[in-house]
Amino acid sequence: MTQQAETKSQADIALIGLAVMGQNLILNMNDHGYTVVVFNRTTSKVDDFIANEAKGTNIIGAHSIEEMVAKLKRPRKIMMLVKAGAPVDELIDQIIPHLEKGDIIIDGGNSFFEDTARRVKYCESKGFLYVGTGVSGGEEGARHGPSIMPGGSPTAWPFVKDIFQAISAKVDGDTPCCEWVGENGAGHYVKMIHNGIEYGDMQLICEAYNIMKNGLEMDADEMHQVFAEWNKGELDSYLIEITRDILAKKDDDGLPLVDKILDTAGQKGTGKWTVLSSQELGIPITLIAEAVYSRCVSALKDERMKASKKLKGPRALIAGLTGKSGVNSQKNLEKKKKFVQDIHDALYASKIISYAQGYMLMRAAAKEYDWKLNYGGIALMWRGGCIIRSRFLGKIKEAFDGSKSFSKKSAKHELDNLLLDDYFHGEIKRCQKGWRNIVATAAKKGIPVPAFSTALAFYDQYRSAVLPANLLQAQRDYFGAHTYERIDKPRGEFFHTDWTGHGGDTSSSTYNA
Ligand code: 2AM
Repeated sequence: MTQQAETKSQADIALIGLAVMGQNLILNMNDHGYTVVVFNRTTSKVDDFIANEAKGTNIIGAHSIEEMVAKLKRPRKIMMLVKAGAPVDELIDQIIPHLEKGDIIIDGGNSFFEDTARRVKYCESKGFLYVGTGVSGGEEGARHGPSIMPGGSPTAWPFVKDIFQAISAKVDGDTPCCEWVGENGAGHYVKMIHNGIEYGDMQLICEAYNIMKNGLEMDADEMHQVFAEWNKGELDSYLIEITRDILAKKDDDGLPLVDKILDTAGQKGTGKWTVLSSQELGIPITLIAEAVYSRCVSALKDERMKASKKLKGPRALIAGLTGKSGVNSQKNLEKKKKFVQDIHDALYASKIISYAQGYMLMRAAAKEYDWKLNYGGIALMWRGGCIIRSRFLGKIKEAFDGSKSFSKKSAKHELDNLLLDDYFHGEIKRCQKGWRNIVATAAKKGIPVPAFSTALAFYDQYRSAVLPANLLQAQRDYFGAHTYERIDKPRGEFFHTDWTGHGGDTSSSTYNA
């Protein structure tokens, strides 16, 4: 190689897209000794970045894709961090003419997993490798260590492994929160589930807050203390920690800022995608669904304002628990403390249900899309760096790794459901009384707890050997001749009854045949 060629092809990786995530990932890569060449559609942003944030680093600016590609070592690694959707496809087509066989295109944005699967196929058909990777942790994570969930062309992994693991978050000293997830869209699918679970976790915290605020009339300072306490126990997590800090934040006038924020939630779609996927695969992911719908209800602010004047319900205040009633106040405070513990237990038990449902969905997706997902490894990836990071995920990893698995016969035994793991079903058992008390009290007091209650309903359904679906099948057979199976006959034998005496013997499956 000539001296000139050597200086030209000096960069380890290229990154396209200088929005906030892109910039922070680039700086993170630079910190770890990688040379990054950067490009952005609006090229003035390249100059701004090089002159400011990247000043004094080894980061190289490029003003065209051609110039960027020419600076890369082979096989070339080009990572895109641009808006999900059509821009990714456009960019792929702009990059490809400059590549050679074996070069690797990486999408680190929030792409839909089916788009990623399609792009893997497309790039591989042209002789290139493609990686679709989830990156979670927001701005801070991208800068100092995100959780990275890569999937796509398996042969690309050895080439990107070192750089991804170097820049990722670390737990237990030096274990990276980044492992190969699986083929085609697996990385983006797991990131989607992460986001769905994030929706659930946030909703659960909001329900706990709502009961404390409206049922117990606690102010932001008092709730700040509760969340600070919770963060020291099994709920220890990033989301509880930021909730603690949010509740302590004062506006310019010294009053809690949280009380001044309009109660209408936005969403970008990954929660919805999770629910859509659950519908397609027939998996009850009820808690995340309630979390998505709760954001939808919150967005109906004007309607809710009108409805609040007409639709009556009980008073939310839970009498005798506010500690403000004067009489027996010491006793009330004790009762209130116990009630707050029940809220904690409701949140914790519901959270276990939510993760159990999330894992059920991943298991169904793995079967459908032919992925070999490493469930313990996924929990490890989420342990640090990302928004749902928590102590709790360490326990999930243990459960799936078999160290505390339901069946101790073999470490290789696959845990069917998180709820069947010894540790988790023990925790649910311990929290159950408080959980039921909160759901029942909230129902009586008219305080909405959709996630707490759907979690409990799911728990009670899942542990039922018999559900009322016998009646449902009778109804279906009655009006649509859809047939039913019998408890006194082998599975797979179908029966039809002429329920009214007017119908025929023909079942709907006969019509369909
Ligand atoms: P821009 O700065 O030129 O707008 C987040 O929006 C990032 O995605 C930005 O870096 C933005 O570039 C980039 N982006 C959006 N649409 C794009 C497209 N069609 N092609 C390339 N980059 C795009």
